Amino acid sequence: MKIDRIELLHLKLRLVRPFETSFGRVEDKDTVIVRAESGGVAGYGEAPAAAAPNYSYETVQTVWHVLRDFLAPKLRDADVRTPLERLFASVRGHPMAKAGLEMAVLDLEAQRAGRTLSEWLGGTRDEIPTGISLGIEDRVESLLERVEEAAARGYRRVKVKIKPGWDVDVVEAIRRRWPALPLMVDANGAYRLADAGPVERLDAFHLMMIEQPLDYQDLLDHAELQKRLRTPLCLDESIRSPDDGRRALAVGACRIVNIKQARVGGPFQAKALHDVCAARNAPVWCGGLLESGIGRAHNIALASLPNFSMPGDISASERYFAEDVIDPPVTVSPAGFIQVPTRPGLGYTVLESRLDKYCVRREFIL
Ligand code: OSB
Ligand code: MG
Repeated sequence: MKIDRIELLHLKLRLVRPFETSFGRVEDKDTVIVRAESGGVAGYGEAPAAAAPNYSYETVQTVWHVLRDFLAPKLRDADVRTPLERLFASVRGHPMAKAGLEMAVLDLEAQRAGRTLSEWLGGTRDEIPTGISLGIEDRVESLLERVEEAAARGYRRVKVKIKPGWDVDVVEAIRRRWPALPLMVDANGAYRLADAGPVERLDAFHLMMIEQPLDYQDLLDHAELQKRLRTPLCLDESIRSPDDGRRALAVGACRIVNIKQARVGGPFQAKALHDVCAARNAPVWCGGLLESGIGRAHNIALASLPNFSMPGDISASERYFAEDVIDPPVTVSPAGFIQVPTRPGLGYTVLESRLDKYCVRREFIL
């Protein structure tokens, strides 16, 4: 397939409420949409980097630079087909930039073949169980209100962000009111093994898992911590590739893996990581980065693969934004499921007028 044009759009989407993690608070979701055209058809991908290099070293600016100056030029005059991993091999790192472009090409390919993204990736589910990720609040009472609301909307598990000083007491308060709620926590790397006492105390609350308690690049300290806990550890930031997944499971650093296509370099790397985990009997679930509807649609397709057996962080559009950029918006059924769309490609209509409305910068890079 020949790619005729590639355009980047920097969107700034106001969140319905600020989202706070152990590394800080955001009020807007900054993200980069990749729009690729071939034969008059448009495909869309998303590189959900943030404005600041907190969760990852990538930012809107680095994504723009790497896509424009290094990745997009590789598609010029080429017969393009996914996976793009080999084509991108000379560029180290920058998985979000790679993922955004691979998603856009994948959307084009699937549309051309008249298949859904889910079918194209080998998905087997027609609906996916879903959860919600709740940020740090100023008061425990506010968080309890958010949990109440999430349970009422049908979400099949609740994840709460933790950090030193916002951990054991918070989980205890939730457990007191909801003894059986499927519950987990995510520390985004905020603890060190030497001060992981609070994390060890969380073992008493029958959590589904504890996500990324220790450093974002670590495997060995997680393996040591896992030995002390009954609760499974789940890794997010530490797993940047299928090989990282293999190594993490081999050393016992976790028992569950959070898969984000943006973190591992695209949908096909994500699928390969899914396969590595499946072969080792480690369940996976689909994480999120507060994506717009475009990245969310790609996540829904990924989460339809068979080993995505646990509810992910793919929530309804309304949980993030007053208006999404796709139609229909993503909705969650009262039982806590999202239907996998049945139309070819992304399966949702991208609303160009909404892209225009929330776009703060756009540029043709091919
Ligand atoms: O660690 O999973 C994370 C959001 C931004 C950065 C990192 C993370 C998150 C979330 C929210 O937990 C996931 C979502 O609802 O999109
Ligand atoms: Mg996480």
